[in-house]
Amino acid sequence: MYYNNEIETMPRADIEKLQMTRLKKALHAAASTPYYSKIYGEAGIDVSKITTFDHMQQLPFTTKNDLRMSYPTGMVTVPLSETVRMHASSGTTGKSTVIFYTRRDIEQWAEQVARAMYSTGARKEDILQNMMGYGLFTGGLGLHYGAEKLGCLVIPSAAGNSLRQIQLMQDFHPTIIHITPSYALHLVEVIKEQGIDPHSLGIKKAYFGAEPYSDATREKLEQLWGVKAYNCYGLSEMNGPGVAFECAQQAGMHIAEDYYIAEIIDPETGQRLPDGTEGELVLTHINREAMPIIRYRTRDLTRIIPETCGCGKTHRRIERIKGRSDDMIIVGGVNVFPSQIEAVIMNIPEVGNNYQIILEREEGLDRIHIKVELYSKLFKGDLKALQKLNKEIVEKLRALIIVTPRIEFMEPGSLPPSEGKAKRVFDNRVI
Ligand code: DLL
Repeated sequence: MYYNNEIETMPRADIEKLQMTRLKKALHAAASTPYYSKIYGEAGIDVSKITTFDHMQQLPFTTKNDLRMSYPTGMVTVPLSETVRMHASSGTTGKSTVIFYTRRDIEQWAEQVARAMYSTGARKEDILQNMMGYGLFTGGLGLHYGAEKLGCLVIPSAAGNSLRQIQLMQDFHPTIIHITPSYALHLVEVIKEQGIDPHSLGIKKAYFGAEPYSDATREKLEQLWGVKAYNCYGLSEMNGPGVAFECAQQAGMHIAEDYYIAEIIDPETGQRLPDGTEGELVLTHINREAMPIIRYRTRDLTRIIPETCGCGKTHRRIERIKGRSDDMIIVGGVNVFPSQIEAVIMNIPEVGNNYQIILEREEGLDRIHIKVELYSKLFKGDLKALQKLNKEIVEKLRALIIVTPRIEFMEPGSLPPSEGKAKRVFDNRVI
């Protein structure tokens, strides 16, 4: 039933014990690096005194900026000759952040992904078409090694080139796809345009991750593709995909708690919050030799689900990521996350598979303009019906964001498609 019974169903007290043992080791290793030895030295922190989850609160957070400051190897614990791989996050501003892995780290990561895939029901007989970018991005290789470890045949098709993806699907019959939700929304349309019924392809499961998406989008994707969808969360600083993964219950993502210590904090004050309360996820990697990162502020907003899961795993779950604290839009003084807007529009059956949120300022007032693709049948539909639909969307959104949005219906396929992480919000406001 589990890939690793002992670890996955370990009693909580034992998980916490294991976490503390690993934390001590990770802290000791971290303290030997140029970055942490300086930080801990300045703050007068003696890492040998950090022996409980509570004590951890004395440790300063690590941020993306700290990773940039210590670029490229300031947080690396071993000589580079001991490392076998690096990945880097794209970084829209400034230097990207680089992560190094030893051979053991790569093997452990593969184990982590294999285990998570197993709990979705994946087995060695499965064929995985991996449509995430290969290269410095972790999405491709991260899942690849895990799926191989499980014994699956992996089609390393990477992102993009939709017609070739479809050809591969027809020729090799993948049973699982790994893809960003935004590319999946686009690709399914291309499949239909080719006169192919997506349900006829034989795909059973989809792993969606790398960007936020709503429950409404998951449902839509499940229907369009005829699959069961599993949410996969991760970030390069913490390995990549597989940090948290849904099991067959599809009810929140189990954190690999033998690899990470998860905390939820108030993003404003940095104070730790109790399980069940929404806040920013902070992760400590306690199972990576080359680069243990301590109390990393992910900026991702979620909550820990305190109840135990029906699957019997004892590792706690996090809820679907609501957005990033730095992605929050403030329109007319109201805080909204793009995912909340997405949840409203994707719940409307007439809405197609792509949208954009454009923020503008007119005469000192914030305006929100949303371009929404409609299904082709509807787009050609009668004007009255379209006006009614437009009003319906405006009203639903106004209830959420107070400001009255302008909804513009677009022809299907007219907005730029995404092959990786979609850019949906364009803030054109001049301050
Ligand atoms: O996106 C790793 C990954 C690859 C995860 C493939 C899952 C699948 P980064 O490029 O470093 O790494 O971006 C990490 O993406 O902090 C979140 O904001 C967002 N993110 C990742 N997975 C999810 C998800 C990869 N399932 C950043 N839901 C993270 C929501 C996600 N957001």
